[in-house]
Amino acid sequence: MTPAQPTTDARVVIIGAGIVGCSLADELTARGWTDVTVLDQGPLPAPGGSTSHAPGLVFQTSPSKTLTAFARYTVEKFSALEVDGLSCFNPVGGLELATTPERWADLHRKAGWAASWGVRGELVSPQRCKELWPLVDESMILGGFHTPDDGLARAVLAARAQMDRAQERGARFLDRHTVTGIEQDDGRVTGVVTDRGTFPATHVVSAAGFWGPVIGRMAGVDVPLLPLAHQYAKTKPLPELAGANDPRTEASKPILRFQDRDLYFREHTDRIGIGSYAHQPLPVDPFTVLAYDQARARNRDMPSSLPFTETDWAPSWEDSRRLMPALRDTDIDEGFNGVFSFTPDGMPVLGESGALSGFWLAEAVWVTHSAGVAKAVAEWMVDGHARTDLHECDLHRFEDAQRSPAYVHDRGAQQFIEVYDVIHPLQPMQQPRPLRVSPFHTRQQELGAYFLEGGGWERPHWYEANAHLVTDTPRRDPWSARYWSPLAAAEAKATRERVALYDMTPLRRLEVTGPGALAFLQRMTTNNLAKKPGAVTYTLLLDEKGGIRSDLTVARLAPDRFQVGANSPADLAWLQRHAPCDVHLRDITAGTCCIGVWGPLARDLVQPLTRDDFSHEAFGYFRAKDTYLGHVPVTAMRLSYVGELGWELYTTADLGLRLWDTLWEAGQQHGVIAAGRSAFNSLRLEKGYRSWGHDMTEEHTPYEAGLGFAVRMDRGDFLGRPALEQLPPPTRKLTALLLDDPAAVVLGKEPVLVDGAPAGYVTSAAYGYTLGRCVAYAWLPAHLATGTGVHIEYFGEKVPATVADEPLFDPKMTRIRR
Ligand code: FAD
Ligand code: THG
Repeated sequence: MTPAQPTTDARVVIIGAGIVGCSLADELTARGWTDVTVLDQGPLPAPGGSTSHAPGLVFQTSPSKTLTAFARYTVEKFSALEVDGLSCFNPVGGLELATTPERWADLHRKAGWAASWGVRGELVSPQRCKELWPLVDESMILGGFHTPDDGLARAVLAARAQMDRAQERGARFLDRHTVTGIEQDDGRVTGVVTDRGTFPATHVVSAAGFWGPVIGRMAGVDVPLLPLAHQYAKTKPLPELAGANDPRTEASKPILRFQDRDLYFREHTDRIGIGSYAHQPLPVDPFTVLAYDQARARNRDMPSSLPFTETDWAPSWEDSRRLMPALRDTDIDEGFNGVFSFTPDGMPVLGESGALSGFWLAEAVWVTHSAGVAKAVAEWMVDGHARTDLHECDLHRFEDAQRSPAYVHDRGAQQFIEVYDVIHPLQPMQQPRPLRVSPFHTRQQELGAYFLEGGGWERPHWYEANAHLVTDTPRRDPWSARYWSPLAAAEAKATRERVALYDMTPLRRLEVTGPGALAFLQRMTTNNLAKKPGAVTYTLLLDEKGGIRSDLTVARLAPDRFQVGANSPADLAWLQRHAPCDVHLRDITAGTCCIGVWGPLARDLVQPLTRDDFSHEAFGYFRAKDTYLGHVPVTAMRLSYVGELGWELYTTADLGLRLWDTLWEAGQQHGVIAAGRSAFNSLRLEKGYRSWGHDMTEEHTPYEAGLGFAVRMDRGDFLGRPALEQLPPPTRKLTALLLDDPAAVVLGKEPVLVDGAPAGYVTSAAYGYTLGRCVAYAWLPAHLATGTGVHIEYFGEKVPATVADEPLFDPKMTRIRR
């Protein structure tokens, strides 16, 4: 291979030569960043982290499109890597078994994700499962999901192959170097200290696996992951497998999952390897894990390999023998408790720290996703952005309250327990709750709120107090009936007909102040914000390639003071990273609160509470005003994510309860109700308002997403503008679909079939109670005309839907602008 030309002065130090560090060194050097040093405390090529003993199962399909894309790249890359004539990937395929009706239904859902994200897969009969894995007891099985392109990564080999390639391009790999400190100067990383000297660096990447929190502490950066031990064992040789496999390739049968009992299996020539998540969570403190003892460099002495605990294993061994009766005649030959990382939401932790420039994390990554992650991080470092949507992996996605060691412990342990569970998209974790509550929490409880959790917040989804408004109870399939109530329909109806209070406190609020505030926000976003104080503007944050990083509302409250309605905590980090010194940024969410008062009677409710004129003429749409409602100072903004007349009313947290009570009391004569997120989501989809992170992400441009109206090319430069100018006409489009059958429902992430073949996927969906149909938004080819019939695959069933003109509800805006 010809060495890549250096393209930069970047001097990179990667901490950790596991699969992630090696893969990243390869991807960086391939992009011309050749001054790369990889340090590891252990001996190469198997320095003793999780990679050194990972059995390497690669199941590509995940509910996350991003993780699936990472896995697909890993398969593609490892398939093309060879060491001594042996490929780093063995494409034996994958097979997931269902032994319960619930799992069998879930495999149908999984087949949908596979189709949505482009992984080949097929639901198969018990007989076919038996053909693929003759040792399984067919009578236990209801069906399987067979994915022919899944298989086994040879993790140590793949690490070595990528290391060799990186070295040929100039990278250095130094083993037996223990990192003990991170040097920094003026908020920027400058070097890495080891027991054998200091290495100057412009960029440092922690790819230290489950030791991430230890390296993080050296840098003053939280790394929210919990190391947990997970059991893996190998049986003695089985006569049934004698001669079945070439010892070099080790396996020929698909990697196998028996998720109903938290188990997975693979072949090791004539033995079977079994992994179990069935045991109690076994957390490990990364600060106490011993360094690699080089004198005893055998597998079980690796620091990430702890002694096998027989009692934890016993039930899994029983379950394994039930599934594979041949195992009853044999025993376990060797086993260990291997340590790897779990995060609060099960996703990797990637990106550059906002607190310490040049300090990057590439942590909590499975072998499965390693090459894809490395490619994305390399793109991010070299080009400033990745080509894959990374918002689910961004280290800044966590709220402050989600980074405490206690939170990371509770959630990480729960992730371990749930790793193979059938999880509903709305299902919240149970611990630690409640964590964040709005000032109205007690009132919500009194009204019988049903709470789900998001971003640490308790968020009412509907209120039992509205039971008397329920007129009918539509039939729903058991899956879509979970975390759903007919109360949502009643609340949506009351919002369209009268008026409702919505708790908008979890909506992220940033305050941007200072003499440079306007110029800064103009440079960062797409719309024109140079308007008189009192204006509110809907605008977009783009990255350099024109992808949508977020959508915002920006209220100019004073010449030098703006309030920004944002999405993820990553928005603040992104703005802070770009802010000049004459701009001050602050997240004011926690100290403030917000109530949305929406519905045709909203003005009748609010007007009597204030001396200011709330008429349409005096207080127009997308305007903001500071006023008093009764005793409460509020900032009122006239906009509505549910598409009805009304205001978002903001005040400080101390006055929140008083604001709620004031509105509640004034609303009694108008039949006011409290309404929850379930109705909210239905109403916003009827109105066609996008939800960032679901409907569009960094992978999409404003024009594809139907948000071109928020881009003003006729004013000066802004971040992402040059890229927008170069864009070819869109070939895909965020498309509104209406389900044909008024009783049908889909939930999101399902594949959409055009002429019978997968052509896109649903982003978000909800029943439109006003329309009497389920609304689904989907990414589809741009050429589909209104009225085109398509199918959405829901649990294997082909549900007919039709491409619709949007917005589906009130296109003339008569309800909102009056
Ligand atoms: P590691 O491989 O742990 O590498 C981190 C490196 O950092 C280590 O080599 C360590 O020595 C070094 N380091 C740490 N601190 C320092 C320091 N202070 N100074 C210098 N160096 C330091 N994943 C799958 O996709 N499929 C599977 O089937 C699978 N099965 C698994 C089974 C078991 C039993 C276990 C334990 C894990 C399994 N995993 C699997 C998970 C997978 O192994 C890990 O997620 C992955 O290997 C992590 O790679 P990494 O490069 O991030 O970390
Ligand atoms: N309220 C406030 N800020 C927010 C949201 C919000 N920021 C994040 C997120 N939600 C932004 N999403 C939207 C989406 C649509 C609209 C407002 C916020 C909206 N759009 C109108 C339309 O498309 O017709 C008006 C657009 C315009 O006039 O430019 O209202 O809920 N504070």
